[in-house]
Amino acid sequence: MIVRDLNEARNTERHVFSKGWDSVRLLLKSDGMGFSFHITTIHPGAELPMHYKNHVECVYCIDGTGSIEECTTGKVHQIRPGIVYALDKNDKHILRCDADKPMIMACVFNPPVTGKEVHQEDGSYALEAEEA
Ligand code: 9YT
Repeated sequence: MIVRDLNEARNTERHVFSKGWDSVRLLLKSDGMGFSFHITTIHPGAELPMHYKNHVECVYCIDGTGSIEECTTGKVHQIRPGIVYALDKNDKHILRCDADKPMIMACVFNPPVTGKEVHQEDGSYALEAEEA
């Protein structure tokens, strides 16, 4: 069994920071679960274009409000605590956080993230990075 504490994982190598977001990777590929599990904070006012071409992802909002825009249709869905979205078609999207407080999101990736990925120009994570 694996037991981890979000607060203990903060500010370790599990905690990655980028422009507009930071994320604690509680489960990674090396844990052998077949998925990775992250608690991601979207910073107030952030606007994040993303496109995980090589992964499916589901995201559950624990706290905060914002929106997700589907790039192919322009459709915008409001996000608030209790909402889950699943990028089952590797959907290109723009995630926006309202300016007043962060969004706290629980995220699952399949295939699992290794922890070494960085966002590429097109908003995806490279699959090859998982083998690194
Ligand atoms: C909400 C969202 O897109 N989370 C993605 C996870 C985060 N970018 C990470 O841990 O890499």
